[in-house]
Parts: sequence; structure tokens; C-alpha cells
Amino acid sequence: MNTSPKPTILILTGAGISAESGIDTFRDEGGLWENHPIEEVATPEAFARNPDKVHDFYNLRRAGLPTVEPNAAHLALARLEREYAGEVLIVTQNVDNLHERAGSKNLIHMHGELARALCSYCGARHDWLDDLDVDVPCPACSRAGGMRPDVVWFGEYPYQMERIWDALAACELFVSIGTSGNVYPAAQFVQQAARSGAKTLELNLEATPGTSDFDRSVRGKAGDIVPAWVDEILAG
Ligand code: BJW
Repeated sequence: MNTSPKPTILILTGAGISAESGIDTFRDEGGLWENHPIEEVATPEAFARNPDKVHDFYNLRRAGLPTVEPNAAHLALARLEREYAGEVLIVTQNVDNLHERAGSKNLIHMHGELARALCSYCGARHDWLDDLDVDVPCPACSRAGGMRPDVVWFGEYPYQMERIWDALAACELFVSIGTSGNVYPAAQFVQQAARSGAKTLELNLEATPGTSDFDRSVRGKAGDIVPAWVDEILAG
């Protein structure tokens, strides 16, 4: 039984929420996939074929993390979590660390984190801000050649899915922010939440393939429409 005084809110975020911080999205014009085809950088096969190329792609993005700041949308979601009388869970597809730097605590990185490395030999995970390459030994098992970015590539299983399915079944409001809805399983969260009786809201710069699945859609930049929506919720 839900004993929260206010409806439980589950928020799914995507690359669009970090766009105004200066991080490229994937599929928009000029996005990351324009110069780096998915199959060359975001699959386990690509990493096995050409680890140097994949390391270069992620090293550049990791090195960019300290040069960007959370924007008004990240800050508004952190404020929502602090001030809202019910539960707020953010499930982000983003591998940047802008939600946590904005102050969000109840956060799942379903596609992993740029600032972490995973040893494919022993499975150990490490906080990681430096560049990775094929000669870097794992601090846990000391073997070189297995260290990779701790991110979820196509064909791999996203993180904390059990917890996410449970949260989708329990939430009363599902909000999708700045994601094109092209990638599964995140693309099906709206249907899952709606089936469990949640109200659904999409906040995005433009319409997406899933827009018609939402009860309500608001168009605009995340830095404008997310703080406005948070004000609306906190005002009751
Ligand atoms: C703004 C804005 C502003 C801009 N303000 N908005 C055939 C059918 C169905 C599924 C499959 C299929 N074949 C294969 C699959 C599965 C596959 C898949 O989905 N493939 C698709 C290509 C079809 N999925 C997987 O393999 C996943 N694993 C899996 O399914 O395991 C089995 C399983 C089954 C069931 C349950 C559970 C598991 C793994 C997917 C891993 C995705 N990984 C990446 C890379 C992560 C590392 C990295 O960052 O490099 O994740 S791909 C990339 O896409 C990244 C993102 O998180 C993800 C989503 O992108 P996102 O965030 O939506 O960005 P964009 O660029 O697409 O959209 C930006 C949006 O922002 C746009 O809408 C703009 O309008 C908006 N915007 N500026 C507001 N200022």
C-alpha cells in the first residue's frame, strides 16, 4: 500500500536534459551518432573489434565532464526531490553525472556512468575519471586489456531493471524528459506505467515516436519547461 501523502513520481531522463549544459544528444542534427556510427562505438562487438577507437570516443566525453555544469532542469529536479512530500525517483539513460552534481539522490543510471570503469575479466567496477586504454590494469585483478567504460551498449542488459519495473508498477505519475524514445527498454516505460494506472507526461523540445502514448505533452527547452513543471507540482 502506498502511504506517501503525494503521488509517487518516476522521471525518465534522456540526452535532451543535458543539451543546454553543452552535452551533445545522440540522434539530433549534429548529435554524437553523426560522426560516430553506433555500430562502431556502442556495441560489445565494436569494442572487441577496435578497443582504441571506442576508448577514444569515451575518453573524450569523460574528459568533458568537468567542463560542463548542471542546468536549470537538473537543478529543478533536485529541488523537486528535496521539497516534494512524496517519493521522486529519477531513472536516467544519461551517462553524464549532472543529476547527482545538481543534488539528486534517488537516481538510477540505467545505461551506466562515464565516470566509472568496469573490468570485463573480474567484473569489478571502479570510479574512473582518467583516460582508459588497453594497457590499463584493473585495480582489483591487475589484468590489463579488460578495462572498459561502465556503460550499457546495444545488446547488453541495462542496470537495475528489477527496481525500475517495480517503480513503474508503483508510480502514479510518469514523466519523460528529453528522450527520443528510440531505445528499448526505456521506450516502453510509458506504456508500462500507463498500464499500472499512472498519469503520463512528456517534456521535450519536439514530438517523439511515443508522444501519442502520453496523457499530456509539453514542448520546449528542458531548461524552461522542467522548472515550470516543478513549480506547478510544488504549488500543489
Ligand atoms: C531536448 C532538448 C532540450 C534536445 N530540451 N529536449 C528491435 C526492436 C526493439 C528493440 C530492439 C530491436 N533491436 C534491438 C533492440 C534492443 C536495443 C534497442 O533499443 N535498439 C533500438 C536501436 C531499436 N536495446 C538494447 O540493446 C538495450 N538492451 C536491451 O534491450 O536488453 C534486453 C532487455 C529486454 C527487455 C528488458 C530489459 C532488457 C540496451 C540499450 C543501450 C543503449 N545505450 C546507449 C549508449 C550508452 C552509452 C553512451 O552514452 O555512449 O544509450 S545508446 C544511446 O541512446 C544512449 C542513450 O541513453 C539512448 C537514448 O537516447 P536519448 O537519450 O533518447 O537521446 P536522443 O539523442 O535519441 O534524443 C534526444 C531527445 O532530446 C530528442 O527527443 C530531442 O527532441 C530532445 N531534446 N534538446 C528538451 N534542450
